[in-house]
Amino acid sequence: MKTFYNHLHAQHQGKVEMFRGALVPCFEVPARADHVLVELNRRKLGAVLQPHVFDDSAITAIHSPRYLNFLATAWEQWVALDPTNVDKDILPSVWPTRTFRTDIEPDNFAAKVGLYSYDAGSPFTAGTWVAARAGADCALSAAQQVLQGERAAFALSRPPGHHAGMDFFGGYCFLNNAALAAQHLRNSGVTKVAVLDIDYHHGNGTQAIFYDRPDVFFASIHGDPRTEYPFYLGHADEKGMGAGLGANLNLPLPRGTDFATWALALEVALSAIATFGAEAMVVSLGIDTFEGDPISGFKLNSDDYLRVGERLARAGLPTALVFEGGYAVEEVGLNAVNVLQAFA
Ligand code: Q9C
Ligand code: ZN
Repeated sequence: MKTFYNHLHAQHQGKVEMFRGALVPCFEVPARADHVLVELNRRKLGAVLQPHVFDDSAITAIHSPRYLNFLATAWEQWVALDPTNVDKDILPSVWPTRTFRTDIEPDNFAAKVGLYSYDAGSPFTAGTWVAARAGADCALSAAQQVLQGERAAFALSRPPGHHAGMDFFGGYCFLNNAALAAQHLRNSGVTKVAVLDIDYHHGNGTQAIFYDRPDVFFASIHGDPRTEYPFYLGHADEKGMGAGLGANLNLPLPRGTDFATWALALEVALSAIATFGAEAMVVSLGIDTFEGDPISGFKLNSDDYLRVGERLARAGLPTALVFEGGYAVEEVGLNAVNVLQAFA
């Protein structure tokens, strides 16, 4: 299996995130991708290639022009406020909630940051835009491999993507890599695409992007949003709307769920994807279901990821796998590559 990787991911290096009233060191760090890369090379899993640089039209197919303009210019706006800002990350502190207007982009920079985000845990840094853009190219390149007839390909991209919506960032995500890959498959002639999200956290961005569409099926297995991030989406009764009704499947599970129970949910998700008639699949491959993950609550162990890879392969679909969460940094390489090796 080929992997697409760009060293520019390391340009996104947040310092701190807001957690329980304090600024704590970021969990989503460049070393995560480095560990996966080392393990891929150690096990000789396949070529690690530079992504193709896709035209902006591949990005505007999912994200709004004003949001992309914000991402591309946010850092220079931030530094223009005060030259000493170069030493600090951008963290949102104010948001438009119910009853506020979101149609007018404010001139005030903090207000703009809030308009385009939904949490205070996702710092925007000097290199966030170039890293996210390069990561999106990795996901699009993995989809392109699948279009060219490869059975599967892996995008080793960060920052992750599945929490990012059409016009907002959050949950460490800025561009929705899995949605971009799925849309690229659609635009290239694949009639029905499934996105299977197995990150610990519900893929609220991906769900929202495809919620009213019948051509992209979204299935997600995740911690119950009543207790787990992102809290405000991911319930079992969210089944899609309009033409997309029936093309959304959420399988929330309680904190503490082990592999035996999790694997039953995977059967349900893959059976729904087969019934939908997907011709290709994008997997949001979060590794934060691991028992040792510092911010998550499932109990998968390292060997379980071999079973996950085998089962995903048995779905029999051309598959683009896109790296998402996974914060047990020392083990993330072993666990992610277990999925990929067992798939291959
Ligand atoms: N102190 C992904 O896995 N906040 N995002 C957790 C921890 C947000 C996770 C708080 C977690 C986002 C891609
Ligand atoms: Zn996650």
